[in-house]
Amino acid sequence: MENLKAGFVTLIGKPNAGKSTLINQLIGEKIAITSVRPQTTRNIIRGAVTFDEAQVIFLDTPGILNLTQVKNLVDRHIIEEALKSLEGVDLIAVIVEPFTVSAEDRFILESLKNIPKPVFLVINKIDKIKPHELDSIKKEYETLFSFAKIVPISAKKGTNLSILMGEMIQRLPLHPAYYDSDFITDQPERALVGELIREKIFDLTHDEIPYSVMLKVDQFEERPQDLIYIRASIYVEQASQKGILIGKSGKMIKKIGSLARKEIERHLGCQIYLDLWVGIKKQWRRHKESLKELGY
Ligand SMILES: Nc1nc2c(ncn2[C@@H]2O[C@H](COP(=O)(O)OP(=O)(O)OP(=O)(O)O)[C@@H](O)[C@H]2O)c(=O)[nH]1
Ligand SMILES: [Mg+2]
Repeated sequence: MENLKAGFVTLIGKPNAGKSTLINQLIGEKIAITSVRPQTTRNIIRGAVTFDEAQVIFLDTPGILNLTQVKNLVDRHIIEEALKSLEGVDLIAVIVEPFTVSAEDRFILESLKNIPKPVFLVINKIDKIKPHELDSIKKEYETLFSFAKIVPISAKKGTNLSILMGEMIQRLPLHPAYYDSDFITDQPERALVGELIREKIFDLTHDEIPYSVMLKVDQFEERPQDLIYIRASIYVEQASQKGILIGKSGKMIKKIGSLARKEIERHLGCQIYLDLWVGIKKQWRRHKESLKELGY
């Protein structure tokens, strides 16, 4: 179609700002996992929305921490990749919480200074503040960066999301669609399954456990009678963590499995058989090989 606008928009921000919640809402489908804990997203995920007059492809990225303070190899690599994702896009949306500017927010804005692209400030979670508090937050950010637009939203409640979408489309170049109109995400089903299991681990376990987990979907097989057999390995770093994840008489792993199965069934629209296995991979977060195994 002539006059079509199409382009890529990166959602970037500190951990827990609400980037994944926002991409799910904008796409209208759950393609990214979310949790109350920081550093949930570990891979860049693309999701597209196609209208008659525009196609917007969003990139959900892992939360950014100040790189000068990040020691572990996997975290470093993940953050560097997220920052690199800014190079190929048409618009950058910095997602922040409606509170005073944090050190991570400053680091992100500093990283954007030399990137000649329109940058939106998306103030998320406005359901958590009183309307009059918004002004001072805006002002504080405006002194730090020259934004193309500032849009306050609540990703969770859906507030101002169509305004945000409209403002973004206005800034996109005239360009033919990049994908078919029915394309939603580049995340393969197999990877989404692994993510949904990881989400349940984030929900049910504490402290270091959620972060010590590496997930691999080993088998994804369609069986007769509309049943999918899925076998996934959950790797942790120590025997004690394996014990916690399995739980007393296998209680914890059963709970993770049962919640994950229900959610995966909802997504795939058919029955699944989920086989979970827990193993140990010592200090996988420090090894270079882990990056490859994780698909980076
Ligand atoms: N009150 C409120 N909570 C929100 C809103 N948006 C997201 N959240 C919550 O904030 C938490 C973090 O959301 P995520 O979407 O996982 O955040 P993220 O930016 O993707 O986090 P990382 O992947 O760790 O970088 C979750 O508990 C969300 O439910 C919002 O508009 N209002
Ligand atoms: Mg996320």
